[in-house]
Amino acid sequence: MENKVALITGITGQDGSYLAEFLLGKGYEVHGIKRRASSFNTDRIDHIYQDQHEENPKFFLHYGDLTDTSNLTRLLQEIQPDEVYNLGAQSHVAVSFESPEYTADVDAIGALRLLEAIRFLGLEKKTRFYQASTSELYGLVQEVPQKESTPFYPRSPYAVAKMYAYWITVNYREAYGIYACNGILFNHESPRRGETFVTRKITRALANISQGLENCLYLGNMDALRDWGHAKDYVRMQWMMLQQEQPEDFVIATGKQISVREFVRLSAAELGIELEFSGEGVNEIATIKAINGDNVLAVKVGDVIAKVDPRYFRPAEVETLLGDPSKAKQKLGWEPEITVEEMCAEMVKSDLQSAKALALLKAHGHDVAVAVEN
Ligand code: NDP
Ligand code: GDR
Repeated sequence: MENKVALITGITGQDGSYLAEFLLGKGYEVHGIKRRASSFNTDRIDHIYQDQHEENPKFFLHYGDLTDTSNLTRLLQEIQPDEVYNLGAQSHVAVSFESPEYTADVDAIGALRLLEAIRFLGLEKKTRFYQASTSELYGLVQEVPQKESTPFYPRSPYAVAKMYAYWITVNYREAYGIYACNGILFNHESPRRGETFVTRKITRALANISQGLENCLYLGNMDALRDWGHAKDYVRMQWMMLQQEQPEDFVIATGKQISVREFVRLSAAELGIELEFSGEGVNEIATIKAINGDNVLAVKVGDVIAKVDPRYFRPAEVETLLGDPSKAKQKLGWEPEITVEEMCAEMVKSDLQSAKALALLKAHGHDVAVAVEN
């Protein structure tokens, strides 16, 4: 059989990059949609980029945007993909309160545009469709833990937009017989996680603080509880979902949750920093209680390195999420392989490496600016 052809929206993002690697490893021809930007925006996939002059290239990038119907339809017509993975999104919950209309256009109507293109081009029997749905659908949780049958209660413009995308995916499956599935994925992270999501913000800031590149980590709600897994485990499941006989929706989670505060504690411990948390609400701070090992050069016992900044509170918060991945385990044999502790260690290691490299440049007189506004 000929190798399969996949199209990934959001290929320049965290999941897109891991999924592209995974599919190339399986022999797929992989096409991805990237947005035009004023500077390079392909950092996460540069290592798999293939010179198009090489013989038999397997990896192709196309300019496009989920708000552009004619662009998406043309690309689907040209590529004739066996599988479409719709990972593209304005994916930041806090930002969706600032740009609700744009978020709806990309995250809700973007999914509809792709499904309509499949229908319009007569690809209903050929092209399988994966929709990146989210645990944010559960928002104000109605049941613990959350599973496929748990009612939704979205709490942000992002989650409301993703709810439309969820149901339009189900609807096109039922109405037109398209093989279309929702993966309801709980938070998943990695060293490639965007710098403004809380886990990466924490590992990056603490690594920078340890090397004297930043002074303090400012956070919002430290009580928030999340079920955090590793992106590599989760993209494997995205592919598995499209290989079944019948299309179905699945919750993907680890079944364990920890707080943002605990993630700060874990990350600091990876650097050899023992923290003490004191104060409540907006007055909460984290102070260095002890330092072990030789990674930490720029702070000392007694320094305050994390504080609360109410700017990071959300107009409506999702306080707690905990997934039940039993269906994925029973039907697909999927289980997460990487624990939150292992993932945190990998993220800290990677951010520490970058921080040390920047600190070295700084020590040699180079101008080093670290982006911290988020
Ligand atoms: P990222 O934010 O890392 O990546 C999002 C991708 O979407 C980027 O490639 C981005 O491009 C692209 N994108 C943004 N806007 C548009 C647009 N208008 N048109 C086309 N592409 C666009 O997200 P993740 O990789 O973490 O997540 C992948 C998907 O899974 C998203 O849909 C997200 O909402 C969903 N999800 C994520 C979870 C997680 O914990 N990571 C959990 C559940 C669901 P650019 O690089 O140019 O910005
Ligand atoms: P989330 O991820 O909103 O769950 O969406 P994020 O990491 O942004 O927030 C997780 C929790 O941490 C709290 N928090 C902070 N968050 C950020 N970003 N910055 C802070 O300073 C901060 N302080 C505390 C948040 O309030 C929240 O409770 C992610 C995205 O990947 C979505 O696209 C995806 O759908 C969901 O995960 C599942």
